Amino acid sequence: AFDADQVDLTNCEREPIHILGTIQTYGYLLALSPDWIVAHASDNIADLLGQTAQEINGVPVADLLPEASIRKMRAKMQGLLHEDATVRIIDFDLFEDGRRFDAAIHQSGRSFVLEVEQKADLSPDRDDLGAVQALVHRISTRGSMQEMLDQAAQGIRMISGFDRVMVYKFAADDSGEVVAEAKERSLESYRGLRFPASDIPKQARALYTRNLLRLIADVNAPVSAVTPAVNPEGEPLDLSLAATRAVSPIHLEYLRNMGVQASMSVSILRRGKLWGLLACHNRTPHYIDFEKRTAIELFGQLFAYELAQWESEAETVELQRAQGLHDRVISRMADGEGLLEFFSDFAEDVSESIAHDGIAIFSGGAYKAYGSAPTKEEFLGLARFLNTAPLSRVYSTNEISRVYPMGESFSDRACGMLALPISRTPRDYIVLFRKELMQQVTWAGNPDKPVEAGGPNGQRLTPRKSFEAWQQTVTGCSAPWTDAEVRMADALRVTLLEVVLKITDKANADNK
Ligand code: BLA
Repeated sequence: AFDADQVDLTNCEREPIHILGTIQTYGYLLALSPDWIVAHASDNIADLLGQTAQEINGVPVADLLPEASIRKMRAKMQGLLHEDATVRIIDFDLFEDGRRFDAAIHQSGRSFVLEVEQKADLSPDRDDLGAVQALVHRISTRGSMQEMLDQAAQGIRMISGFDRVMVYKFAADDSGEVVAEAKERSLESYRGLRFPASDIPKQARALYTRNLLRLIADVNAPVSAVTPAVNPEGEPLDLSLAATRAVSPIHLEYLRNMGVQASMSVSILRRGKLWGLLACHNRTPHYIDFEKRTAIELFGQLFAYELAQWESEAETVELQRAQGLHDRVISRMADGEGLLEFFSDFAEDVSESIAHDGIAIFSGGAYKAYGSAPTKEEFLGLARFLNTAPLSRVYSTNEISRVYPMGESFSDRACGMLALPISRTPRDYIVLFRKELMQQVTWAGNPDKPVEAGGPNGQRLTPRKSFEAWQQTVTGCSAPWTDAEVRMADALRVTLLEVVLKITDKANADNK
């Protein structure tokens, strides 16, 4: 068994956040057996039913709710088609007494879970879907990717009323960056900041691909326990898909240390994986009802679709650009020019496709470099290292000094490299270099402002400390080379090799 008190900053990803056994008190929860008998209830259910969670355990739900409400729920549940589906009943007169609720029903193990929240906003002219629709329209007529992200942050801030709305994007190593932000003017900006993967541990990220929105309405509010804690088989109720699931105490402390009392995040998925989050903060408690959250969740899904659309258009442009580069290389070499001679044009051309800070060619003993790169002397050693790598493909690393310790001597100029072998023997190379990532990321806020946090988990649990922790993990590393970049470089290597071989073959034939 896992003892929640044993969770600390080193083992966060072992915290079983889906079975902590409590919900937030803005909602009420009933878990029902397949024959509609109460199997679990949240302790605050007494406020709604006048009977305690203990008293209603084992009681048929027909004794607790009006028949028409049960019929309505049964009808809706025909829509529970796949395992992770949730059905929603918006503006539901659950007790037929005029009180309005929003309800959600999903399956959890053998039970189905009914969650209800009393409606907060009963104004007849609210139009959450209309607001989302207008925002999607604004985004789909965007210019750049950055404009899209900025618009999304601004729009969700308007719709949700949170103080700060960020677009948080995950990198390949699961660290993340605040890539867009809309905030109340007096707040310090987090834009451009990077955070380690451990700030949103693995099991939380996994959960967020199944359950797309969570609201922490008040980090200091008491939570309500689910009773009984375990079923007759001894298992706790799995709250993975519950909208009202109470969150990890470690994360609550993080939020408190940041001066945040309410938080909401909306998953943005790309091909089933977590691309990023819309992360929202408020300095005071902030509740928005399930109807509005449903509209915002829908926005998250449409936004993901727009991003995917944009990315695939960008990929097409990139492919065309790469094809153009290949064609230009082939035609210049066919005209009898050596790569060394037109290398500066080539370097410029490549930078359109693969971002780098420096580029060098080493061919027939000659060395030419542009931008931030090792000197010829430094490169000779590196070339010997590269000679030991497989010849038939590109070689890439984002931390040269880890594989080639002498690389330390030029780490101020290059920490990452992508090397293309362009001949058989002697080995000639084109190498792209990248500088240390930290030199390129700047702290967006005021780094001299003292941290005002404490708590049992100390000062690590703040974005600033977390940014520092991330800084330490990436010292000496460049930004990683993406799979697409490596593939593009490899295609270029093949083109170059073919042209070089054709030219040498021709020269050999001419010499006979
Ligand atoms: C969850 N951590 C989260 C969430 C975010 C962050 C957005 C999602 C929950 C929510 O909506 O609030 C992280 N929030 C950030 C970051 C920024 C931000 C990086 O605003 C930057 C501006 N967190 C830690 C450490 C641990 C940890 C060290 O920093 C572990 C020891 C845990 N974070 C943690 C856990 C969750 C979480 C367990 C899941 C909470 C839950 O859903 O139950």
